[in-house]
Amino acid sequence: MMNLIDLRSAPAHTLALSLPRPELDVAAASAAAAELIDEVSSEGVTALRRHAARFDGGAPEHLRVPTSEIAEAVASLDPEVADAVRVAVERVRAVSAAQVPPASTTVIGDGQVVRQRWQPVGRVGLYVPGGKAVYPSSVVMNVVPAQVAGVSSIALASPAQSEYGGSVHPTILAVAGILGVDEVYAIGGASAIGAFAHGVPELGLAPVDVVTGPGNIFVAAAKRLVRGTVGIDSEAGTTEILVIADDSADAGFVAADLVSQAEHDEAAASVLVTDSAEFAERVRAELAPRQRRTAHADRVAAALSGPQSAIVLVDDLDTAATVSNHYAPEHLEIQTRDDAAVLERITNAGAIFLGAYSPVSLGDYMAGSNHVLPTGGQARFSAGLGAMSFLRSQQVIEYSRDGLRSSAGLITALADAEGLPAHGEAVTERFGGAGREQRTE
Ligand code: HSO
Ligand code: ZN
Repeated sequence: MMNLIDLRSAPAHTLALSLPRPELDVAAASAAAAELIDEVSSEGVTALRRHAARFDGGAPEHLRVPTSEIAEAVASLDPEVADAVRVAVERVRAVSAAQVPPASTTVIGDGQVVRQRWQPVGRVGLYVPGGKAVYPSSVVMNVVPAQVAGVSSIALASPAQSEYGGSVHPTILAVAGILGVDEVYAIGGASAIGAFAHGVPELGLAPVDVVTGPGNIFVAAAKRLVRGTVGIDSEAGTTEILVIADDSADAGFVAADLVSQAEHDEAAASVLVTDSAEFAERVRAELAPRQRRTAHADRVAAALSGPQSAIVLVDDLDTAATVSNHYAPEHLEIQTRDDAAVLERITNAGAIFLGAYSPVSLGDYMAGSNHVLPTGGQARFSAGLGAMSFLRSQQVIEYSRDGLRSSAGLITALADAEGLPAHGEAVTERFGGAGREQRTE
């Protein structure tokens, strides 16, 4: 049974803290993650084998998956799955390509030009989790934007699976193969993040520039630890869905969507925010049988009845938007009479699914959007994975002699004000060493 939170006539200032979030203590996981990363740095392959045996599906025979195994996985992939993967790749590629900003040129004045170009990072490490479920779709979501950005060296890691002799899940290997990625490691969790950040020379695993991908609390803690040594994407932790719906929505659709994301994890958050108590009851009635007959019934029941999931009653849809903005959900669905009007009021969300026919599952696999999205309220300040996660802007500055000369006085004025006269002299040196008299503006 989902908790009911009644915010009707709640004072505005209480809305910010009205929705509970699971207490994910990333800081507490940090000590354990740091130890694993240190062991990988000091012991290399020995530590990786020990960690795989302890946390994942046994010590892999090959920590780096042989390319012949990747080719076999591609050959034996179910053709229907292969077709779906190819369509997903095409769509994610199209949407990711649209994210790449054009280069720009700004002419400040005569002989005074600043260009801006977008440069891909050189090498990335992409993490694909493999705990409660395996996520071949996450291979697409990580690899495709990196390729679109122009990253030339891509390594992938995913935990060893006991059913597959301690290797990476064959569907993950197959998707990697379809995408032309042949550097795949059977390494899981914090150890994988450490291996990417610091490299494992014995394995021929060179350090990367950026690590991305979703993962559990240890992966999140490890990414925080290596940040600075490498770049990281935003934290994509336990899945969250928040649905804003009014009484025009289909209660069955909404219930199915709440259940779909609860299927990921007992700690997944499914939240409905509605201005209709009668609609809330209809959703509740739809949830009960669905929850019982779904494949992962226990997990779904735990997620829906957990403190992180709720049906929230509000006075109106404006308040629903305010509550959602404070929560900053990973996924936001809007199913109302006027979705565009609600969308106008939304500021914080990882991805927004508009209307009755845009469920989160569509975005998980096939919309073309990316499913690696900020969780835990990080949508307040960060975006989902995309081409931009692998690009840096670089400004290219080019002034002519006259362009610089006409700025010389301005530069020496500020350099003197900062007590850094050598800065000014680096300019005046170019014009015969004259100083203040060069101040032409
Ligand atoms: N909803 C998950 C992604 C996913 N769902 C992968 C199914 N497979 C986090 O956005
Ligand atoms: Zn999902």
